[in-house]
Amino acid sequence: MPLENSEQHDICVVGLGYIGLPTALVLASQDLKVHGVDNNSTVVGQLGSGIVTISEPGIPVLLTRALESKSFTVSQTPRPSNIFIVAVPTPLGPSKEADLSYVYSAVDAIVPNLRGQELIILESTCPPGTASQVASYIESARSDLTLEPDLSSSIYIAHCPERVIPGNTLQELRHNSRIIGGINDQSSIRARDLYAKFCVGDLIMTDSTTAELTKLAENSFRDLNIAFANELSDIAQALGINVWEVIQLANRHPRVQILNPGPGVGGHCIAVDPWFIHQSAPDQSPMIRLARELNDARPQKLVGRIVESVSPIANPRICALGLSFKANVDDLRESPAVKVIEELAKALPKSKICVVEPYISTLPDSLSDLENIELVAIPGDWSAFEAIILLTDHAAFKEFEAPTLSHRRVFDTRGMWNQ
Ligand code: SAJ
Repeated sequence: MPLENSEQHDICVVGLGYIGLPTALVLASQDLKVHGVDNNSTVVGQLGSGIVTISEPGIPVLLTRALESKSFTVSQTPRPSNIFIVAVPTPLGPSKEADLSYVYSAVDAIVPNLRGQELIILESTCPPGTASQVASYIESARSDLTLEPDLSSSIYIAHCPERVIPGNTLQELRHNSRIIGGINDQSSIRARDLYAKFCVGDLIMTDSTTAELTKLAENSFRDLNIAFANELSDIAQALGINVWEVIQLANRHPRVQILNPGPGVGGHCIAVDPWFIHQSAPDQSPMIRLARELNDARPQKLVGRIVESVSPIANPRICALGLSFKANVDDLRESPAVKVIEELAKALPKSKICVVEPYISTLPDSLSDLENIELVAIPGDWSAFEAIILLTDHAAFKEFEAPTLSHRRVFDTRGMWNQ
């Protein structure tokens, strides 16, 4: 059923991180009354005072406008609303299974606010079947509500996975197509009508389990492709040829699109989501598991190569460029660069490792405890180092000319200079 009058509808977004906050603010910019919820009191306090808590272009302006127009409020608890959007983390548990505790905490906080006719949208990435399980959970918690549609006590539930890339979130929120997976058709239609308010991309309706697996398949596709690129890199090295040239040439074929090799796969999406597929169908997903294991082993493999290369030098000085998990962001989550530097510092305890990361001002805990690591500005004198490792292809590093580095041990893991 379409929303008839947007002004009369409130939305409550639970989880104000990299996805929830931009989504809440984009909805607020559409004249919808949006309430944002986060369990972190600091985040709530800062957002309420107009202080942006994530690093994402365009968000400061949207937050200021939303607070001024009173279309956005924020607190630590959900309020009765017509639509609830859950955008909380779903991290990897110790046995590589999805930790859904944040999702169920959010649902527990929402349930007392339900009166019937509400739509609950799960945007968090989840193993297949989660939306159905959440639906059953709500039904058993509230016997006065029903999942059967078109009654005054009906609750509608859909999984609508986020697909945005950090750094370009607002543009992608508005333009990317969306998969809308309702637990029934009525849930899909209601969710579609909400996204139609701000998203000009295609809004494609399906069932919730298909939507869940589709989201996971997207990130697994990338993980497998990167594992293939990494393997090609090892093959090219063994053959003494340039992997970047091989990939560029192969990608001239109209139906080939090989991704780039690198020091490993980081972030909270691609390094995590394939495990959610494996958890739901372990016997059917050996390839997905292998790709994950290969990409996870990548940092250690690189460390082995670097240690071997500098072995003739006593106490080599090393410069490592980049800590974040990908270019031009400040995000260190699951960063392979952090793992490489940590393992290298442990493997070469007498070596000095200078780390250059323009996006941060202090080292993460796992590195600050190691005495031979120092965070430094971009060095003026490369001759001070026996080895240079490029780990993140930040634009700021592009200006260094490959020839000026060619006389050294240069490990260009991103192909920034070697292409
Ligand atoms: N990487 C490579 N080689 C490549 C591309 C990436 O080694 O050719 C590495 C990156 O350096 C990084 C990691 O993979 O360490 C992941 O980076 P990414 O840019 O591929 O992806 P994320 O994790 O920032 O965002 C992904 C996106 N998914 C897809 O592109 C299919 C994004 O659209 C999703 O919204 C996001 O996951 C998510 O939240 O699931």
